[in-house]
Amino acid sequence: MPRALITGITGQDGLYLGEMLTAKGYEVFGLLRGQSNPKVPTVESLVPGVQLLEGDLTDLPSLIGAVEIAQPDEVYNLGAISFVGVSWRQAELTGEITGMGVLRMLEAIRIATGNEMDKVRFYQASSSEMFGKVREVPQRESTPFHPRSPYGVAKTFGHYMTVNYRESYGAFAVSGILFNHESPRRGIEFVTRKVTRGVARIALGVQESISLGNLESRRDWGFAGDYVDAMWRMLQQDTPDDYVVATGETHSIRELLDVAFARVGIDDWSRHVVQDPRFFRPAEVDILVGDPTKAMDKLGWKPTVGFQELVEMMIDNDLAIEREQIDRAERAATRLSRP
Ligand code: NAP
Ligand code: F7E
Repeated sequence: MPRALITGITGQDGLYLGEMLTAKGYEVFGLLRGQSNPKVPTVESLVPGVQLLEGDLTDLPSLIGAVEIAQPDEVYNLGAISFVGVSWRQAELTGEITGMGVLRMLEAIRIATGNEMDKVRFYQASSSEMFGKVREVPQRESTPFHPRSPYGVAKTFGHYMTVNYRESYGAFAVSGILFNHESPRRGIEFVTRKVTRGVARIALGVQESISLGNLESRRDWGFAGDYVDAMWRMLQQDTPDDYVVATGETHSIRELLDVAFARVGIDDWSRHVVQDPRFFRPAEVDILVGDPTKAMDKLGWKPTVGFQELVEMMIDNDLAIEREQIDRAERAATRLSRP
């Protein structure tokens, strides 16, 4: 039974990856931070049999301990402050967790394996945010980096540290340069989920409008369930390498709004969207679109969910959640109104 240790198991990708590895027969260990993490029931229900180990990417001894207990064949380093917007306001913390956390995880493996780093295969969650102010379109593995946020800079540090451990210690360490990927499990701070949740609430009469920032930026959005499969495939290769994972399509925030509102029968969304300076970024990444040819050719990977299907899946999920909340509130009101 192969053994995997996942940092960031409580996040969107960690949950999909944990689910997928469990289905493949892996023994799954997850790093859990905080003294009372509210996401434990979610992780335990989606990843049955998961073994949660206390630890934090800012705390090297806890990472060494996790590797010693889990004795993993594969480590997936997904833990990070992953919200670009917050990374300007908490730049130092982002550097510590999203950047230095990668180095600590690599060191934990090196120390726990007594310098035999090739005993453990390591996946680093690199990001298309490293391309930032893009030097070419589409972006591929050879495209130079020009990060535009503290998050992008921290990811670039983690990326090169992963390459360095591969070259210095012979580690089987790979970086997946993943473009935006979304799902019904996406955090509500990210634009896709903010829009799908907002649209669902508008359709049900709970909310009037959505406040957003820049509507012109373009992203290459795929489905998170597809992207964790690419992570796993990278660790099953004969040699470690880095791969771009993307759909090859790009859409603006406006197009996201078109598809999302159309799903609930609203064609003109202009009166439901307010632009708010608070949601603009100090430096924007205007366009991202990846070239996934290498991942397709070498990993046999391909995306299975298109942009419209993805947005509609998220809208339908948010409609169900919001309806459930309305029903619950109505049931509570009925109970209270009884004499
Ligand atoms: P996410 O939902 O924001 O999950 C982030 C995870 O990191 C959570 O489990 C969080 O734990 C954990 N974490 C935060 N601080 C930590 C710390 N100090 N020590 C240990 N764990 C910590 O992110 P995601 O969308 O699943 O993304 C997974 C990874 O891929 C991240 O590294 C992200 O930067 C990267 N990435 C994501 C995308 C994308 O589009 N989704 C694209 C490229 C790269 P808590 O639940 O306890 O907060
Ligand atoms: O922003 C614009 C915003 O926060 C997308 C992370 O998973 O993918 C993600 O980073 C775009 C930007 O994702 C709002 O300015 C407009 O242009 O959903 P996002 P992101 O910054 O692309 C990469 C690949 C990662 O690695 C990250 O971890 O949408 N936008 N108005 C807005 N964005 C947000 N969040 N909120 C708004 O109101």
